[in-house]
Amino acid sequence: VQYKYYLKMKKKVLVTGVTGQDGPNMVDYLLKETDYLVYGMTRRSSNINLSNCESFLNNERFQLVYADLTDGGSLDRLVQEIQPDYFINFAANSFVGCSWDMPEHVMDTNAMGTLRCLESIRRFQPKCRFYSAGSSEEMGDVDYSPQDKAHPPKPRSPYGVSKVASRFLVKVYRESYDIFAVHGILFNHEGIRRGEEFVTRKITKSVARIKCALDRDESFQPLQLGNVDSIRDWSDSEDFMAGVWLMLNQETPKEYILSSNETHTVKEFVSLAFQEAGIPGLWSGEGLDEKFRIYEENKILAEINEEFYRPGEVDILHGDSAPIREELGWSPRFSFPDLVKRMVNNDLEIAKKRTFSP
Ligand code: NDP
Ligand code: GDR
Repeated sequence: VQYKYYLKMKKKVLVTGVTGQDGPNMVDYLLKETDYLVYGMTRRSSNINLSNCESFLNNERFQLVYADLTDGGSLDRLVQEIQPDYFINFAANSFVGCSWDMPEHVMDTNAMGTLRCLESIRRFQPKCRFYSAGSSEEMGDVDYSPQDKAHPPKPRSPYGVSKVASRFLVKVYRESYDIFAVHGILFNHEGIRRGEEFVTRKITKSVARIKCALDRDESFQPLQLGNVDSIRDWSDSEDFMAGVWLMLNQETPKEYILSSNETHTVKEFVSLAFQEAGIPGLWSGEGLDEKFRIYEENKILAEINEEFYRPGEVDILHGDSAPIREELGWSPRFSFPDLVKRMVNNDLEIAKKRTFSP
């Protein structure tokens, strides 16, 4: 992996998960806020999926590199070739709902994947600073709210277990080998690069689809959801990238929570998203019969489908990010309404282009 000679002396950051949400947001952040060289890692897949990478693929300080978290040799090769100063691991099988369907793959990618990254660093680049992408899902079946760093790990899904395992692997490697490794605990964060299976993006994409149908006086399928009473602490992913970078650049490695410190239900997200598109609606009914209808009309916008319930649910996640705000000076720019607005408007733009382009 070679760069032009004059760029060789710059610091180097290896970012994994560059086709997902946080990976490309981190690359954008680093290219804007530092003069470092950024290597974005992707795995080989049958279909090219670089749509989230368009803003930086041609940047001369960016290079796409290939490896897989389930292939330790590929990570060793990358770390030896690049000799990164920072290794930010955002790659994961990150969809909680799917983690019951393929638990072995989730543990292999997320937990063993973290171990493989740590081993590559220990053996080939021990001065490299490592970030592990921890999750509020580690809190799981919560004892109290808001959750702080002292909350015990009580995961409710194979995904949650994989992240708890990563957390303790990072701790063991930090303490045993004096590696600068941190495992940030990040509550839900969303945005215009969010995957379409996650509830926020699923909602905003459906809002755009239904808005286009209503504008053309066409019929439409209502949005189908699972547990709409679920309570989450949602933020904008772009805000969290600065927090991750602050964690990586402290004097001594200390772990922090990143969260908005506010909670909202899935129902509230739905109401606000439709309202943002100019479609005010009302929730009515209970359980499987609960529906979201256009105000004063009988058109159903959203309804419950049992298929989207999970074998185990985390009812509430509510973070306490006071420590990173006070100690490292981190603060978010986007509010919950800002987030919903950005996501809805982005999906409306995409839907309009699809509808009107030849
Ligand atoms: P995404 O699901 O959007 O992205 C995951 C990325 O990991 C994709 O680029 C995917 O590549 C890649 N990946 C999956 N398996 C492998 C593998 N075996 N080898 C290499 N790459 C792989 O996740 P997010 O960006 O939302 O999240 C980033 C990290 O933060 C994840 O670890 C997630 O678990 C964690 N997290 C996320 C939160 C959130 O709310 N977004 C909250 C807390 C933690 P491909 O495109 O090829 O599938
Ligand atoms: P989560 O995000 O599980 O919190 O994990 P997701 O958006 O999938 O679910 C949030 C909540 O909404 C409920 N829900 C639905 N979820 C989906 N995906 N689809 C539906 O139709 C639906 N209906 C209701 C869910 O049951 C859940 O309660 C995300 C991921 O980014 C993880 O990688 C990350 O670690 C955590 O956030 C913090």
